[in-house]
Formats: sequence, structure tokens, C-alpha cells
Amino acid sequence: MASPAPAPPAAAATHSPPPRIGLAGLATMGQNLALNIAEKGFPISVYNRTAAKVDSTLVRARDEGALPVLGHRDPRGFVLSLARPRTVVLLVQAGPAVDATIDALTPYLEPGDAIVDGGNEWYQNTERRIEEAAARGILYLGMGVSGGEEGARNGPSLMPGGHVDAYNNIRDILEKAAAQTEDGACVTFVGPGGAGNFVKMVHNGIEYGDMQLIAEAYDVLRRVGGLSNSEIADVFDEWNKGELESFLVEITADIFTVADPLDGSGGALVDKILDKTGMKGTGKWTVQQAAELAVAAPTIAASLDGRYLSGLKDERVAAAGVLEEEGMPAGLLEKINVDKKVLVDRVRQALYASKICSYAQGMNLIRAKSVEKGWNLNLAELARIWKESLQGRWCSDRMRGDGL
Ligand code: NBP
Repeated sequence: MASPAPAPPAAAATHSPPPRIGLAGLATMGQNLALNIAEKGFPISVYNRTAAKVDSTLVRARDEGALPVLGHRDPRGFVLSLARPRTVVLLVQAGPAVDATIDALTPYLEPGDAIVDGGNEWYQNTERRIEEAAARGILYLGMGVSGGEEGARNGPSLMPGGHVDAYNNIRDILEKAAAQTEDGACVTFVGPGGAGNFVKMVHNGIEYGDMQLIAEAYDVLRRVGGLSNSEIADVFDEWNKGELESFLVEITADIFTVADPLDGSGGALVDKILDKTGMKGTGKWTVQQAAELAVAAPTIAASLDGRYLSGLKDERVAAAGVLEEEGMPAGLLEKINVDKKVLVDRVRQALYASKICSYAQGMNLIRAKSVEKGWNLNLAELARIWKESLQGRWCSDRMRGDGL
């Protein structure tokens, strides 16, 4: 086996002019966003608590076109490598890791410098940190980053909120790094305080709803319509050419064509996947906020319930046995006679209508929070910057690892 290419030196010699921006936290998201920014022509300093990720970032920067990435193994050298006013983007695990990273970097930051947390942070943590940073004269942004690994590398949707001057300092960089659409770059200054994180949280909640709706559409086609996997692949492929066109519908079509590599008889992989899922938390926060603000978000709430129920696998298997004993055999629905063509069209229309309802629920929640907090959020601008990922190709979490 070939040995991996040696890493370039961790701290490349000084770059002229010094980078305006640095990024701390080089796991999936940070590494890809740093390479994206460098590729757009902005030199960037990078740092990670564990030095191995600095090395792997430098190897990628070299291999992906000698990109202007400068590696640092210590927080001081990292911060001092930046031109003032400095901007340090954090992409570490949300919660205590963000506080730990801020503590490590802050002693070297000066008034007028800025911290930009790009994680999926609870908006109140951002509001606390804005105040703590302000006490030292440091600007702060909480910036939702959507698009997963692929988006971070090639064009995410960015939802910065907090101190507008921190945004203006790097606006040109963010506009180049973000996904591009015919309606502009998928970034806008969302609003003050924790607005950026709140909007990203609801955006993730909407995606929970989208996934549940697609799963239910599949279930009806399969159980009621009796469609085979290859017929369902064709249906989703066709839907992806119309108003339902989206990354999620596209990958749904694809999964039905994948054979299980461990099944010699060529069975489909989709039928071997355990119907049990978990979550990371943004959907739960969304539903909690909806309840707090007395906003109806039934699609997002149902998607959360679907996930909770999916976790009760043993109970569901036991219940199926009881129902069978009582004369309700599995597959009962498959005995219903339906016109497949009519069913497919009705499910398509239902899916489209439900998606519109789901997005409306999310927007309504954002509007209610905006009123409560006095954020004055521009909902049309939010729809614009989500255009590449959620809808059609609304710019966001391409479901590849956000762990929604
Ligand atoms: P993770 O959320 O897996 O976090 C790993 C990073 O956090 C590593 O750089 C790690 O450093 C650092 N870290 C931890 Br853990 N504890 C630390 C501490 N006490 N001090 C300093 N650094 C610490 O990374 P990710 O998946 O790239 O996500 C980053 C953020 O972006 C998260 O908030 C996530 O929710 C959000 N997000 C992720 C995605 C996605 O697709 N993954 C999409 C959109 C948003 P180490 O290397 O030294 O352990």
C-alpha cells in the first residue's frame, strides 16, 4: 500500500498580505469551509486543538490546487497571523467546545476583532457570548452554515446573525464562498442577537419535515400502491423533474436502484436498512420553540414523533405480532385495489401541498420569534438564501452529515 503524502510544514512561512480570516476547528465542516474560502482567493490561517487535523488540511490544500492555507498548531500563532481587524471563524462542536475554543483564542484577540461561530448553536448561547465578547470590545456573529460537507466545500447557505460590523468585515469573503444562484449569493445578514442560529435551527426543522413527508409518500406508494423498488425509483426520478425537484427527492430516487452488495441474489439495499433513526437536536429545539411561541408546526412535530416511534423497534415488532394474532396481518393494505397511475399523481400532489404547509409553518415560527425579539427579520431574504438547498436546490444541508 502506498504511504500517504507527507504533510507540508504546519506553519507555512508568512503569507503576503497576511490573511484577514482564520478558521479554528478542522473536522468535516471546518476543513471544507477553509478550503472553499482559500479557493475563492482569500488566504486563510487554520488551527485545530488536535494538530493532526491541521496536517490533513494542509495536505488537502496542497492536493486541491496549492490553495493559500496557513496551518498553526498553537492558538497564539494562529490569532497573531491574521491582519487586523481579525476574523476568527469557529467550527467546533456546539456547546462547551465553543466556550473552550473562545477561551483559548480570546487572550490574543484585540478590540475590533471578531469571532464567528459557524456551528449549530442554541441561539441563547450565542446571545450570552455576544455580551461576553462585547465586554472585551470583540464583535461576535452566530452563523448557521448549511449544506453539510459538500456545501461547505463548494457553496453553503450562510445565515450570519449578531454584530453587523463583524458581518461587513468579511462580507466579500462570505459572498464568494456561499452557494451562487441566479438570485445572488446564498448569504445575507440575518439580524441581531442569536437570529442567525435561530433561523438555521428552523431551517433544519423544515428539513426534518421534508424527510418525513418523503418517507410517508414512499410508504403509501409501496404499501397501498404495491409499487416495486424500481417503479418507485422511476416515480421519484420523474417527480425530480417537476415542482418537487430537490436534492432529497433526487437521492430518494437513487437509493431504490442500489443493490445490497452482500446479497448474492441482488436484493435491494433499501429493504435491508433498519427502520430506526436518531437525531442531533435542532428538530427538537424547533418544536419546543413552536410550543413556547404558541405557533402550530404540526409537520415538523409529526416528523419528530416519527423518529421517536422509529426508535421503539422492539415494541413495534411485538405489537405487529399481537395484531397478526388478532387477525390484522401485515400487508393488509397491499390487498386494496388501486389504480397505480392515479395514486402516484395524488401522492405527488399531496407531497407538494404538504411541503408548502411545512415551509409555511417554519416561516411562521421565524416570524413569531422575530416579533418577540424585535429582530425585524426579512422572510423573503431567508427564502432566497435557502433557495439552493431546501426547495429546488435551496442552498442548505444536503443531508450528508448534518445528522438532522
Ligand atoms: P464536530 O461537531 O464533529 O466537532 C469536531 C470539532 O470540534 C473538532 O475540530 C474538535 O477538535 C473540536 N472540539 C471538540 Br469535539 N471539543 C473541543 C474542545 N473542548 N476544544 C476545542 N475543540 C474541540 O465537527 P463538524 O461535524 O465539522 O461540525 C462543526 C459544527 O458545524 C457543529 O456545530 C455542527 O453541528 C455544525 N454543522 C455540521 C454539519 C455537518 O454536516 N457535519 C452541517 C452543518 C452544521 P479535535 O479535532 O481536537 O477533537
